[in-house]
Amino acid sequence: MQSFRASFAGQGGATGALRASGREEGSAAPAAILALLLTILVLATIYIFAARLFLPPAAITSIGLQVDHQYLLTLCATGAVFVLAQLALALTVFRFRDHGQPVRFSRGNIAMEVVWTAATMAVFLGLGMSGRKAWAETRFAAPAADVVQVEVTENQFDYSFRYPGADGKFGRLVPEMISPATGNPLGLDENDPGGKDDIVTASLTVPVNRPVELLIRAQDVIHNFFVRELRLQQDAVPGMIVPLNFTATTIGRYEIVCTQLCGMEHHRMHSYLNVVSDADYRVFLARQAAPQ
Ligand SMILES: [Cu+2]
Repeated sequence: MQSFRASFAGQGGATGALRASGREEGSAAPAAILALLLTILVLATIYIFAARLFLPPAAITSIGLQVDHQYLLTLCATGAVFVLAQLALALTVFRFRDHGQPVRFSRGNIAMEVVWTAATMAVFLGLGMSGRKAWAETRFAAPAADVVQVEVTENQFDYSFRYPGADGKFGRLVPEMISPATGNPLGLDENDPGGKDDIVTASLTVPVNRPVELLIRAQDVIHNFFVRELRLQQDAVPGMIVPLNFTATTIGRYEIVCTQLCGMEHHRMHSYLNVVSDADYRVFLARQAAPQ
């Protein structure tokens, strides 16, 4: 080891001597170009975010606004680190460019490593803690008394939405009775009186300003329920019923998409969420119930 170090130092010394003699001078151009490119990258990135070029559609729930706030916090924290790190890199590349000086070996800096690892940990834990409430509210909140429950069933490559009907109870499902060809895609048990008034639709209609609880299921593979305006994205997993809570505050029509690559026709798997007034919701339920 000792002799290796000696020979390494000797080599460095020899190179230094060689360079000092002027026969192998470095050039400032590559370092200057790289530093310039890094600076342009930083400025272009700041412009894209500051000019708000790729804004998502407005959130339609109070939790959506919390999610946006959380996203902004994360963006500010990680954006500041990105800008500082890239500018420091540009400065370092330029300042320590090769201009014929002898090479100096660095063994690193333990104190700095401890500081930036601890700082990264604090930022990640802090962001996780501040986002926890909004996330937990959509998953673990106890359903409100006037909650509208809708069961969401996903399969290749459709969404089905089931309302419990006038009795407020979902009828039993029997996998053996699943038969899309005969109009029973969910396998509703015809012998269960609780299921007689169940309503099954291809798009989701909910009343505005009322708490909604979705019960998300999958019949075959893993799918997903994603509505940008709700800021909610939840996998549908076979064998599980995953509750998802929201209260939409803006009437409108919003697209529901599956964000899990669930098969060859995944690209056409989508539906719509209709947020309607209370009166329109009653009309919707009455119309759906009429033919049954
Ligand atoms: Cu899917």
